[in-house]
Amino acid sequence: MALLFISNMDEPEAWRRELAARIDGLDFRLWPETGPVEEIDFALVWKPKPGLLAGFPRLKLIQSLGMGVDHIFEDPELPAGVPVARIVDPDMASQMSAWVLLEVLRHHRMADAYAAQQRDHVWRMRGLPDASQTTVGIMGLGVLGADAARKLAHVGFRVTGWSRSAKSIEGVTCFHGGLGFVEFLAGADILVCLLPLTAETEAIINAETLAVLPEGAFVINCARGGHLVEEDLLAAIERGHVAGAALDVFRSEPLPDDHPFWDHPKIRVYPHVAAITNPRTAADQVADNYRRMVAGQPFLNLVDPARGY
Ligand code: NDP
Ligand code: OXD
Repeated sequence: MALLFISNMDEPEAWRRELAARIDGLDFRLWPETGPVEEIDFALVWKPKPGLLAGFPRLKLIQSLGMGVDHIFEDPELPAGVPVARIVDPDMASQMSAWVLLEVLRHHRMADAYAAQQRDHVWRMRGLPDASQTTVGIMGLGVLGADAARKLAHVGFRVTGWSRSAKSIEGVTCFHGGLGFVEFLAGADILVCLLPLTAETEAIINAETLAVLPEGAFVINCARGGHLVEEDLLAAIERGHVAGAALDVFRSEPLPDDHPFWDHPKIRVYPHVAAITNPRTAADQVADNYRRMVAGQPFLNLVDPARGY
């Protein structure tokens, strides 16, 4: 019985240490040193190569190293019937909400304009924008979206959210489903994407949806690059309909060197760092799932393969 770690992003030694401290006698193997494939029961993965997991005939759980699982479901040869679990970590929700607040406030309080003024030694007050008259619309009201929504409401913004099923969150006006989508978009001065990437949400921020946003809206994408049609965002900024964007995720990561986002004066680029899995805070739930596997008990934080999240 062994756990196989597959990731070229996450720190294997930190995971080995944290898990060994929680699981007696753990047999931790690091891809590609798998040993006999039939000894691998548990795969702890970030972006496994398509077809790779199909090579382990005794797998009992595929555990994502992240909160998202699109990097697992995009494998056309994913072994059918093996459950998939994700990380659900309050520490990551705090990291994400802090990043969303940072980018909402940078835009709202005109931080870039004041930085330019400082460069030019210009003392000019631009007037104080009113948070209570500014609507931040959050697409996705799950673990991350709901946390960000509550914190933004606490700071004084008008906050709306959109999800698949109906929600009730104090201080947040909630919309859901296809019927609520246009009304939600039409009110969002600042649009934040915190959806999972699925067949339904792929390319959801496109020319049509951007056109529904109020004039001068700001776009924040910290979910997945696949949610955004990048050329449609560039066109909407070019037209002046969208004021700018803060982007943490991209269709191609790392962002190619010649990508127009790098030098765009109205786009801020981050290298997928809004929230990062921390082995210290996430190892408990992974160890718990490992013990559940050994004991034949139901797993924590399973996702629904039919929904894709
Ligand atoms: P959850 O699964 O907890 O929540 C997803 C939310 O999206 C739910 O509210 C769900 O609605 C809603 N949703 C899903 N599909 C649709 C749809 N078709 N229409 C409307 N609403 C929909 O996810 P998390 O909050 O934990 O994470 C969201 C994503 O953030 C992850 O999947 C990942 O891709 C990304 N992420 C990015 C990170 C970064 O550093 N940039 C870090 C961590 C995660 P309902 O509640 O009704 O099901
Ligand atoms: C995740 C991520 O899904 O970091 O956890 O993107």
